[in-house]
Amino acid sequence: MAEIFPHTSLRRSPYYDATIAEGVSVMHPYNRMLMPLGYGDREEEYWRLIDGVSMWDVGGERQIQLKGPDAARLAQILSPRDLSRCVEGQGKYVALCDHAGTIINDPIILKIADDCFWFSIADSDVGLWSRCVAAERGLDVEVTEPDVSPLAVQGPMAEDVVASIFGDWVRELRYFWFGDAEINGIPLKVARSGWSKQGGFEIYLMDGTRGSELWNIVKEAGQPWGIAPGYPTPSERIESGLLSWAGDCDAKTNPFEVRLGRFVDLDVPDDVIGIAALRQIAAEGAKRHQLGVVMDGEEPMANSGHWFDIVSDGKKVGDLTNNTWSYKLRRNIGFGLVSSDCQIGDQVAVLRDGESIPAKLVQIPFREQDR
Ligand code: THG
Repeated sequence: MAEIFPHTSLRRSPYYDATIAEGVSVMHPYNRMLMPLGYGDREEEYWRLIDGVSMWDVGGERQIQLKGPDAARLAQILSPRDLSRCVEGQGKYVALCDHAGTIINDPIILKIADDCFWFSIADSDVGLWSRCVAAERGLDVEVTEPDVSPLAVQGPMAEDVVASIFGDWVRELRYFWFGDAEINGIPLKVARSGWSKQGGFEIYLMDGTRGSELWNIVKEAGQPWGIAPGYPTPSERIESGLLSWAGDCDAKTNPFEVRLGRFVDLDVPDDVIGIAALRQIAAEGAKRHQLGVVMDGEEPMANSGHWFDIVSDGKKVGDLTNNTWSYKLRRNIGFGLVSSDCQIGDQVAVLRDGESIPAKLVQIPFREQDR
């Protein structure tokens, strides 16, 4: 294999040294920063997330900060979800769309202050987009990528671990809400959030020179609960139905197609980007929808990183987007972005490398009885 030249597209997260010391075995770039994708034993890492607690370097979930007198206006113009009642210390999940109503990112938006918002982004350039829109709309707001890097603590034991570090106030946090914290003088925010449905927190590190220190504090505190390193776990994420924007959407996907219609408020002001298109799509009905796909076969398939056709009666009806081995169902499962004519219970086939794999369409989240 050729040498990979270090590049600004392969930035190191503040937790890089710590994850190397832990023996990280796979990484991929996310927002031009390396993000761990495993430490060698996928199944053990999955069950630790389901039954215990796991800590993840998700520093690649970069923050785009909007700050200034027009920060709230810009945040709303970018978001087809009503932010008018969002208060300081609250976060909201938003599908950012372009003018055609196509999803271009699905950040968690954190309201830091009346004149300051963070967009905790998926893997696309919301910084450039926001700067452009701010300038084109003549807004008084500065867009930056501050030195902020989330560390996720996920799993049913996460609350005990995080409370043991910061105190019982974290137990009272509502979903996506956050508060300021500090440990050994390290500036942090602690939020109840994270890219799993097993419960947990994200600790937003606000000083990138202190990543190893924070990592070790959390690791130490988690010992009684058996904490160990992990990563956003595809098996759990897909079973639970969480979207991965880059992997599950194409250049035409709108929020209604991928179960994000509940986060679109059609009555936001007319100057919100994409809202006119979204109103039209809502009125006409989406042409595709996202359903679960359970494939026949008892053997985990290698993860290919690209999509496969889903066919019914020899005709293409959609795409299998992300797929994974499900430890819960003991089947290969994935998200199907399929024609709205397809329904739960339909028998279909997935075309993979010239092979036709029988599969069925099921509800999301996946249930063990649907295997
Ligand atoms: N945490 C932080 N930043 C992030 C992510 C994260 N940025 C990138 C990526 N993840 C953004 N995508 C998502 C997708 C889904 C959820 C969170 C971030 C999520 N969704 C729940 C659901 O769909 O059921 C809850 C939504 C709700 O009820 O509001 O949690 O993980 N910092």
